[in-house]
Amino acid sequence: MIAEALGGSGRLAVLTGAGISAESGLKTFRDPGGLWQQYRLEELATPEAFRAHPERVLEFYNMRRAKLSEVHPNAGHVALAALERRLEERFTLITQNVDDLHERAGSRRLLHMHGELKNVRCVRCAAVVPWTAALRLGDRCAACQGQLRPHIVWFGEVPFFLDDAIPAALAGATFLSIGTSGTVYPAAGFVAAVKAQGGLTAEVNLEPSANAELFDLQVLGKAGEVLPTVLEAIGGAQAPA
Ligand code: BJW
Ligand code: ZN
Repeated sequence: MIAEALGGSGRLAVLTGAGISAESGLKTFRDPGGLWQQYRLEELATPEAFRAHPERVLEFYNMRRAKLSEVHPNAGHVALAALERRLEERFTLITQNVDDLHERAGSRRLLHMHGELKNVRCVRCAAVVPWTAALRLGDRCAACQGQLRPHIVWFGEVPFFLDDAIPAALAGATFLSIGTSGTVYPAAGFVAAVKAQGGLTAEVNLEPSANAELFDLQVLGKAGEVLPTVLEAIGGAQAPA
């Protein structure tokens, strides 16, 4: 059983993807009806797209930022925050998601490796600024007057925390992947990195991911339905720190 396997006194690194927010009402990218079926990703999620059609790209992210005010964390987000409170420094949550549902559920040991919708960044000095309204062409950095852009990691850009916090979280840890298709690198490579160090790996997903064969354990189901039970059991099976 996954709880006994993931229990113990070691550290746990969790990777989440769009699937964990699906039950909150946010579209995933690659599922039927997902964002990349509705929009062409190369016209929206690349630096080249932003240079060629900045207004179109800003509009896409403005729509997604506005949608955040209509959704709420689900039982999966809440269960992860509860497990963090139990494991404290033995727990790290790495999310590919750009929504803010993990933090609204109470997660704090959280790394947004693909950025955050509720921040924007200066293209000139890289200052990161909280932003809840629509972002327009001509909205400029207070420090240097550079154009502001979404604080999002587009294809071809380097994700955040790869130099330090993510390798530290994965080193010697047990790894749990939740609601990600395993198709976007480098996140899709984390499971192999953990396995190469002898760590145990598990996934919770609606369907087996692209790298399903690298997981020692698999639980197929909706994150919001599966995680409360599974994570409660993992927390209970953990030895005290
Ligand atoms: C449920 C559920 C429910 C549904 N419960 N589950 C080989 C190695 C390295 C890089 C590459 C490589 N080959 C190609 C690359 C480049 C590229 C890449 O990976 N391309 C692939 C498409 C092949 N990667 C990059 O460009 C990255 N940067 C990079 O590599 O820099 C170079 C470098 C790296 C390291 C060191 C030095 C240099 C950047 C990637 C940026 C990704 N950006 C996006 C868009 C963000 C903006 C936005 O939000 O609009 O991030 S793409 C999109 O995909 C988004 C997501 O975070 C990411 C992952 O998607 P996710 O979360 O997995 O969602 P889905 O929809 O794919 O899957 C949902 C899953 O949930 C499914 O499995 C469902 O079954 C499941 N599900 N409901 C549980 N209720
Ligand atoms: Zn600036």
